[in-house]
Amino acid sequence: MIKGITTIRKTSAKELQAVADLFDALGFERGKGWKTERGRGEAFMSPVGQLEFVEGREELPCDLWVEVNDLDSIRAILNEKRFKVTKDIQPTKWGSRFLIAEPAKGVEVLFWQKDRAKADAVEGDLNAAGMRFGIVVARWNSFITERLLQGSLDALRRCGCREQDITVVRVPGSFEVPSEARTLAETENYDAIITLGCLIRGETTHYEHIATEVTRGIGQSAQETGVPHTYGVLTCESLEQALDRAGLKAGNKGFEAAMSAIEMVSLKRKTGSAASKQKGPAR
Ligand code: RBF
Repeated sequence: MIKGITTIRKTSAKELQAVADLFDALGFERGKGWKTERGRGEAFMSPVGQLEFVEGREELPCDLWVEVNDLDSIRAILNEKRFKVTKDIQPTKWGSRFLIAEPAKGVEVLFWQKDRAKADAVEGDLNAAGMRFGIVVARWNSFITERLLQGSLDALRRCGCREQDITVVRVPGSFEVPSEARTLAETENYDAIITLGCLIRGETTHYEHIATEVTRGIGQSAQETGVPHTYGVLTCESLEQALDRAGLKAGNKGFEAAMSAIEMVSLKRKTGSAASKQKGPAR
């Protein structure tokens, strides 16, 4: 059975460091690296991989291609971290845009993004630079909720949020999440609130009542304060199910709640009133 695709590039030690710096800066997930007396390898993962062979007259300006969903943010990071860009953002003949970065001499990486179907809707972006977030996390079932928290922090960091713009608050259990979420939202110091908790049916009497109350309270706080709140409270049948939803990366609901929070802040800035746009990030 096929498990994954690895493309291997031979580099010098200096080039390896430069490429690793670039990929770290862009938020790539690290894979399993290795080191022996014969050499060193650094691995970088991506959610999707593909191996493509091309024939014909199409020109291929690079042999390492990374598809992204926000090319402009990649350009901004390259600029900020002073990586060399040898070809700036330009259109392809096949409905996409690309740029080429050269982190070390002769080592080029092409980043590309598919053109969206002509804007049929306004959507938020996933650039969290300058946004401030409050995360409310329940201690009950901390074995699970701490994983959700790690997922949220991971998502915020990858999207460019600074450490000092994230406040984590712990509360005893999920029941206390809504009131603390509202307390944070009312300070007006946060662009969005991320709520994390874990209710397990097997261990919680009146499970439905608590789950309903927590959900209602978080929704109400969002509506009444006007600050986007996202929902990362797991309501599970069993510990096993909770573990599945608190897995690493893609399967982590804390990660997803944080990504949704970033998107909602961006969306609110695009679709909100002129006054709320002018306000910009909370300080
Ligand atoms: N809090 C959770 O976040 N998840 C739970 O599964 C959970 N189960 C509970 C079961 C019982 C019987 C009780 C009394 C509380 C439970 N809590 C749970 C804690 C609850 O959210 C709250 O923190 C406490 O009830 C204190 O108000």
